[in-house]
Amino acid sequence: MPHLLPALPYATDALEPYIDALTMEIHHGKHHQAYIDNLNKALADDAALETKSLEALLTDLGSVPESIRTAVRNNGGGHWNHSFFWELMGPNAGGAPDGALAAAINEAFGSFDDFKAKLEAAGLTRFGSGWAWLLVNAGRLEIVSTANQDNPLMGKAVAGCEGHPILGVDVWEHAYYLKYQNRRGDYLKAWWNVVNWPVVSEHFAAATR
Ligand code: MN3
Repeated sequence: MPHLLPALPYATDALEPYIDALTMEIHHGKHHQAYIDNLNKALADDAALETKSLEALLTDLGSVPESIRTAVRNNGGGHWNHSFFWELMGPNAGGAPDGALAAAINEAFGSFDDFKAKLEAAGLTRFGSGWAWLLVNAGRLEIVSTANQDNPLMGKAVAGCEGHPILGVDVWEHAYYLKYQNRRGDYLKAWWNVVNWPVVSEHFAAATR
């Protein structure tokens, strides 16, 4: 099997009280695992595609046979998005970014608080399921949202946006419903307490290098 579930970089209860342990167990162990199982199933009959990296698949979905393209888009997207998401969070995290990322956020959005309000709004106004992203596109920071498991790697024609994501937040109900029920806005506000800014800064540096 080419694609495997990455281990969480912390315990399932490490993000308490902002994200509860049961949500993390189900989200990582069941939802993320299911995306991987279904991706592997979709690729099982194509040896060439099986050896392609996940990024290579998602950035060139047009080269994936039409019969499995939707399955690769949804499940490959789900695998990439969740692998990225776990690493963006951590215990004893939160606060604010510093250095070049902080300066770029202030330049693009006015202030860190304005940036947070804009990202929360992108997550809140995403109808149904999806993600809100901070990305670098042509050297500039942008906030976008995508439906389902689409992401900016898939490009404008597929996902409606393009660029290198440096932060993303899952706004599917499975990410917050056990603790926050219908209160997506409360989940988004709490989520800032678990953001691992040094990791976001590394993504920013890689995307602007
Ligand atoms: Mn999810």
